[in-house]
Amino acid sequence: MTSRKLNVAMMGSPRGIKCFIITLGTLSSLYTGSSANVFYSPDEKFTARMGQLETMMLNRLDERMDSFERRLEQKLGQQFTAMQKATDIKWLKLNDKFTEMKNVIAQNSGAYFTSCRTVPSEFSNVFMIRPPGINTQPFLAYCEQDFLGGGWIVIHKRFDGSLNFTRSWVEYREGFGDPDGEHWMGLDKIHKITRSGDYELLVQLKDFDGTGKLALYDGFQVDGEGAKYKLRFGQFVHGNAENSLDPSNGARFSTFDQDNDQHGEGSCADFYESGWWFKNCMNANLNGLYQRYDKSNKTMNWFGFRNDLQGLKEASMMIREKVKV
Ligand SMILES: [Ca+2]
Repeated sequence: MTSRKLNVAMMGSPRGIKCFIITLGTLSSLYTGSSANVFYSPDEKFTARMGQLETMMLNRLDERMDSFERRLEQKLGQQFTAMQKATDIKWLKLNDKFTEMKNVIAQNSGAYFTSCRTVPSEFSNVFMIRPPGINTQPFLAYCEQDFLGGGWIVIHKRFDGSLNFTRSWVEYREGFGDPDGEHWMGLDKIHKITRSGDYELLVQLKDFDGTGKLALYDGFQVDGEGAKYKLRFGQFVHGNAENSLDPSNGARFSTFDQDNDQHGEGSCADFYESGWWFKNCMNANLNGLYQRYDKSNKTMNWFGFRNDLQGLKEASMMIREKVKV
């Protein structure tokens, strides 16, 4: 290893050659030097000095080669990581583009999926769907594939506060936002989807410290507008976010311009600047204000998350038809 390095350094490295020349320059002074109390002939002295010199040179060259190798490895490592990142980004962009193209083709050809369960992709994304209960045109929905086996139709999603959720009755009925970003699917669609089958509901939450929690319900159903989009579900199945939706079971939907709650003194929706299934008033309000703290608990919150009503960073509600076994 050492001799290889010496050859490389002397033949290919300007630094190695320079070192070699400088060291030869000092050779004569080494040759004329003397060691105390030991007699050496001039030839022996020369040989001894040459030996020392060779050892010194080899050590120096070793150090330089090691340093050079370390720098080279570091540089190559950085370049490799950068290339890897660039490749990952390109791959993600290509994947997004591919999905977008598929959706455009699907839209133009009238093709659609009957649910997010039948979407042939393991990646979460927007797809054209028309569940059995929907008698209108297929529509774009976000299919979530990352939780409990995937196949979830996202009906509500918030993660950065870019969308205002203080909305009117009509807006909550029709839906608002972009399925690919923050959005509310709309009570009318949610009603039509859930009336025709047995659906479960998954609530996914994350706080500002990055802690994520889930809550799973079965028998999720939203009644029609005549029943003020009353929420009904069977039972809280499990989840570390705890069952904070329980007080909303059987509640009608309310907005600031439609008070359908059971709170005699004023409107919960108006007070909390939200649209939600309020009774008197609630233990969870995922359409509240997007902020971390509020002294009146007007935030997007879920009591069971941490036994308080402080604001959460992310929340989404997703539904999936149960498979009959
Ligand atoms: Ca009221």
